[in-house]
Amino acid sequence: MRVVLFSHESDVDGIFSTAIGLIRYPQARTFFLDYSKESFMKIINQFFFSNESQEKNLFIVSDLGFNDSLLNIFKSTLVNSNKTKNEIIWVDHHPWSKNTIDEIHSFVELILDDSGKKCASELMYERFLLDNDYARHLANLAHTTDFFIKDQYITPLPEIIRYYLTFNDSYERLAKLAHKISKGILWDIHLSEDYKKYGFLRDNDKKQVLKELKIKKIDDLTVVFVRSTPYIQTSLFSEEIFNQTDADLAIFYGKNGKISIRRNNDKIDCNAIALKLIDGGGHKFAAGGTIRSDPNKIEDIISEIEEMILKIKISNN
Ligand SMILES: [Mn+2]
Repeated sequence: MRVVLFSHESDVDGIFSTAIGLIRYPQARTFFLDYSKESFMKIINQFFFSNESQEKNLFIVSDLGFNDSLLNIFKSTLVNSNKTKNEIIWVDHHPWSKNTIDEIHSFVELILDDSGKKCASELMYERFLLDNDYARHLANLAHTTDFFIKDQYITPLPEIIRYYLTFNDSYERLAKLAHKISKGILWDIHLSEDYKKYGFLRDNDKKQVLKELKIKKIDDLTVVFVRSTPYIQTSLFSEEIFNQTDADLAIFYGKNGKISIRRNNDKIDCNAIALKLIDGGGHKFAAGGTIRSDPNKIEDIISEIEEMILKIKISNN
């Protein structure tokens, strides 16, 4: 059987989902994706070309929400694919629209959880490796990271993932890392060496970024705008930012218009803002997407986000 694993590229939950998939299917091909249309098309292309192979295909998608704007093309690909030969299992903890679920559930086994209490790695463990202690532990570590609970120690993998994403061969690096984790290696001499190199780059960037913080009061929220760089791991850095500024919400903006949202309390849901962005996605604690403003004009970014937050606040009241 040919197995293909698609997962979220940018965090521990995505990489651990893949690692759990690899414990069950060590032969699997891995893909690491983001929320963009191009990423989503990679999934569709794999389904499409699978018709050419003689073998049975199992596709597992994990930790990725559904891009509703591509529902029709997705569905037409599934309608034309050989149902007995191609099996698709989609495991996710992001919010899904009822319409999408209704349209695809007869083609795809959906393992969805929108309780906001489970990460994708836990769903992968429950679906594929229930009773496997090792997979349970990985799922548990992913939960700790995803929900920002500090109940156990985890090696600096979130930052290692961030570092690997800065390379041209990031997917090979992430695949190698996922294979390592699937074999029980959460830290070794190579990771340690990489972490040291990364530390210098990160600390340099942090110093610069802290000088450029912008703080804005929007409705009842204190919002801090933070320039993001490839070496800054948003979730970890947001804790430092919250400690320093006492803000309720942090908006990280990058050169390409990509925005990451983190919160310090439950005054607002990060994914409520993300839904108003281009290709937005995520959950209450952490979300992201792309802005429409010129990414080089911080004042424009602030106004765009301000408008979104005010709209959310009005519709909530
Ligand atoms: Mn996740």
